[in-house]
Amino acid sequence: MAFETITVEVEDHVALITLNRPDAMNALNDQLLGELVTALEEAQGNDKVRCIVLTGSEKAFAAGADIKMMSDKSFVEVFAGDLFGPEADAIMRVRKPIIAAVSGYALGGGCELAMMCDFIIASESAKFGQPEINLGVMAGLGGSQRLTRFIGKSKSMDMNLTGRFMDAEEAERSGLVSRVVPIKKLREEALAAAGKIAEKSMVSIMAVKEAVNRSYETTLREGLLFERRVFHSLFATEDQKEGMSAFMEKREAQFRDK
Ligand code: CO8
Repeated sequence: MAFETITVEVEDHVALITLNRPDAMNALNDQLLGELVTALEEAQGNDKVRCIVLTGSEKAFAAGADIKMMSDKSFVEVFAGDLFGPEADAIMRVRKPIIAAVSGYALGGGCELAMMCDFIIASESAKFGQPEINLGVMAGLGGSQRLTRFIGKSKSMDMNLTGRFMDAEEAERSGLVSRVVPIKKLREEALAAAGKIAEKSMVSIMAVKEAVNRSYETTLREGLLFERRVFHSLFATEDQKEGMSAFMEKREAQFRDK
């Protein structure tokens, strides 16, 4: 499908989705989010894709939801129309891993979109923030919920109440991002991480994603039981036999997603 606000490249089992609204710092509007959901659903359904990288430009991953699009909307329009709700739910339904590769601004809905991904690799220039309070509103796609679980109450309150930006070094220290890399290496590093993931069994990949995400949704006791049962269930796969045999035979495993 032809897209206008994103680009999609598939190579070596990785789909690279690039947000592409350069005139608006990749602000999220209906068209961009609609195209993003379509591209993610296509990647989910494409057997050649085993991992997804979502990125923006050097200047901006995304500077938030499109303020110009939202400014005149009424309460009824955003509430009854469930502004951005279906798109957020669709992104969370993707079962293949999504790595956010963030350079420049990841603000408001942009920071929230990065947090919907499975992990974030940031360039040294990345700036994260929930500045919605400056617009007379507040975070609406996870900035008060996911961010709080990721970096803790004190820092989350600070970000959400003051609207200040967090640089890459602080974001890594706070646990928001998994690693920080030089700006020129961001794509390469994110694609390399995705390539590493793509080598594993898709059954294990999806099980890991479900189990880690479950840890945010449930008690520790329930989460540990879920993890143990999923671990047990992986012994029903051929890939478990292959992975363990390959270790003992001192060779690379050849997973077949079975
Ligand atoms: N929406 C629309 N346009 C934007 C946005 C945005 N979020 N961000 C930047 N732009 C546009 C600017 O208007 C400008 O366009 P133009 O030249 O036509 O005026 C262009 O991008 C370049 O921006 P600047 O000239 O401002 O560039 P600077 O380098 O000076 O500043 C900043 C860059 C710091 C990123 C600045 O543009 C900025 O502060 N942007 C707004 C950041 C923000 O407030 N984001 C939060 C938006 S609200 C939100 O995300 C809510 C999400 C939750 C939705 C919940 C639904 C349930």
